[in-house]
Amino acid sequence: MSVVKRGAFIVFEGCDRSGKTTQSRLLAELLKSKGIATVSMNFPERSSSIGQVINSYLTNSKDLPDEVIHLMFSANRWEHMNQIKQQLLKGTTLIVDRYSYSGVAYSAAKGLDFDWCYAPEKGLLKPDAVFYLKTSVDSLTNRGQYGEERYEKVEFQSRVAQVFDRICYREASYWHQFDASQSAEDLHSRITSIAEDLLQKVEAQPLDTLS
Ligand code: NYM
Repeated sequence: MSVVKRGAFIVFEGCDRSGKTTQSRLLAELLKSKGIATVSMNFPERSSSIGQVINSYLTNSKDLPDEVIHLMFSANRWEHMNQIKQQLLKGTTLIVDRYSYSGVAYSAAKGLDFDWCYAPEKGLLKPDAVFYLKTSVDSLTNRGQYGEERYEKVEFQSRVAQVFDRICYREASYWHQFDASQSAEDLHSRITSIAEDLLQKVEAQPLDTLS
């Protein structure tokens, strides 16, 4: 009987406009072109009923207390956990744009307690690798105007970056930090070489959870 090798769980994290979306797309395209079963996702996943509330909040058409929206972002991950687990176990690699760490970084940047923010994430599947695209405060400032969504302000993004740095330090065993100011091509080739090693390494490893 052949044993199904599981897929890898790869997450991209970083501030708004750090290049996560481009890099996660490039990696997914590359893996698919090599015949590796790959699915892309992003959080918040805005199509569910919880996702729609999050979307109204982010587009400023709805206001909610900081604690409430924090728990909704977390619930949005929990509601997709079974689906993610099934995919990984059947051998599909998942490339996910934002995860629990964005949840903690954005809420802690508002002033909520770090440990309180992390608590609802415990028990969710743990990524095999997080690719953190680190933006300097200078580059954030040089990026000019952010978009229209809530949080897209330079001063707030620098606080978010500080929390990401703290998480990166704490979770160093599976976080890979990259300077987001390098060219998209260089970044892509660095990320690809780590991802390809990872795929082989994790295929026989059991899934783990955040603790
Ligand atoms: N965001 C995202 C949070 O505040 N908490 C979370 O748990 C997650 C996953 O949503 N500014 C914020 C970060 C972004 C915003 O994300 C929308 P995106 O990747 O622009 O769709």
